[in-house]
Amino acid sequence: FNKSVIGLSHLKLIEFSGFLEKRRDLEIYHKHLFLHLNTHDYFSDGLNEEFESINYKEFGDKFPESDLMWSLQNQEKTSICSSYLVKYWVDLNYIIEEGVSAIYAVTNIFESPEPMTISCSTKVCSFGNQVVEKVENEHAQYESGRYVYRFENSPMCEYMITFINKLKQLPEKNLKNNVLENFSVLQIIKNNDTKEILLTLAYVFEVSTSEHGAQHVIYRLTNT
Ligand code: G9O
Repeated sequence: FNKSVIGLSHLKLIEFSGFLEKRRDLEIYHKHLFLHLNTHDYFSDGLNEEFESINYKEFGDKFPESDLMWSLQNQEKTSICSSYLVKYWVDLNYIIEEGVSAIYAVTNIFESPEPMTISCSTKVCSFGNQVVEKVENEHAQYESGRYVYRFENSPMCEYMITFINKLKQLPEKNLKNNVLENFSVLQIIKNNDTKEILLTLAYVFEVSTSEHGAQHVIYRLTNT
């Protein structure tokens, strides 16, 4: 029974989270999750059939088209690449008290049956164009019969921190969602030795209501 369903057998996503760590001193700290996706929350037969498919054209204007097309063409040609769209409802319901330091960060965890070095490119896009890109490399760590890649507590860039702070200050949910209409994040994970694309993750956002907290829905991305 395979519970890790984002990705194919070559590489799977285990966790993606974006968070704010508030620290008053060494002893007292609090982690606020803007969003959190843990694939162990899902159950599947491993065939990736449980996610509804969505055509990339429905979201095509939100991402650099050449990147998405390249991933989807690879997906058609090879059996090692898969693409997903995740819509997040982000939780912006937090307060940063005076005298408290705030660290904004992202965690990505992947796993594979064979060891590799992988690269993870994260592109922040505005109106479908790349604004900033971060590329990180990670070697495989053997853990309980599989290889794990941990990109943990990776600090967010100034652009993202400013964006989140400005978004939070907007007075109404509708205004926040209007801004988020033109904001997206694209992650492309490659085998660093062969340069083959293994996984493409396209993220779009709305704000959640305070009662519901962070939520998400996952789709398989196709070009058919
Ligand atoms: C709209 C609010 C989103 C809150 C969390 C977003 C998490 C995903 C952002 C990842 C971008 C990190 C890229 C980066 O810092 N590059 O330098």
